[in-house]
Amino acid sequence: MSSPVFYNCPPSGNCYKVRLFAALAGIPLDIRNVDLAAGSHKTPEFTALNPWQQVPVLQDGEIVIWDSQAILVYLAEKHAKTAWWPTDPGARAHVVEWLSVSVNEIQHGPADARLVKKFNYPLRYDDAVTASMRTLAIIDRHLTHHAWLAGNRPTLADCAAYPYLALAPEGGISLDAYPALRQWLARVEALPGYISVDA
Ligand SMILES: N[C@@H](CCC(=O)N[C@@H](CS)C(=O)NCC(=O)O)C(=O)O
Repeated sequence: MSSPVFYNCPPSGNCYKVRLFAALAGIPLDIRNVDLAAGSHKTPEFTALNPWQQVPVLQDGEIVIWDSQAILVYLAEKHAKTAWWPTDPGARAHVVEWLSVSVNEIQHGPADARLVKKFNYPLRYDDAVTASMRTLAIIDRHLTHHAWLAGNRPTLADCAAYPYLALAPEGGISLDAYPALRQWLARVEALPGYISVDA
């Protein structure tokens, strides 16, 4: 059986969420890089895969999935990685809380700040910094009492949240004031199979 095709862009934190989980969980992907600078995500062919004209996209035979959170869930379900995507209703809901945080509070904080600083996106940097301060403080407080974001082991929650938190300094957001968060980053980086965004 051939590996699913993963339409990727190397510096994208959303793509990195999926590459990271696949590496940690030992799931093979056929990675194809999409040249966003050249507008390859705006071609009719790519738009047919993802009407939002964004990476990542996963194509597994007839199944096409856009959105990094949806791809994480699909891969975990398909490969029965229940430790990463628990079946208990409460435990699963706690993972989903963090999938939501990763596309809302983390996206509109550190991820947006990085878009401005690294890629010159026309977003309001001050708003992204203000949002980052609140988001990082809340996550740091949570991680003061928890080793992992949801439950007592790494899950999809950690894979979804890690990339844009780890990459926050690229957006000019220092993590110095958040020791529990930095310890959690180190715990993720010590997991077997861990890959960096540049891998
Ligand atoms: N909610 C989506 C967001 C995807 C997204 O924002 N992708 C960016 C790269 S990180 C993109 O393709 N941007 C191209 C563009 O905006 O033109 C996900 O989590 O996958």
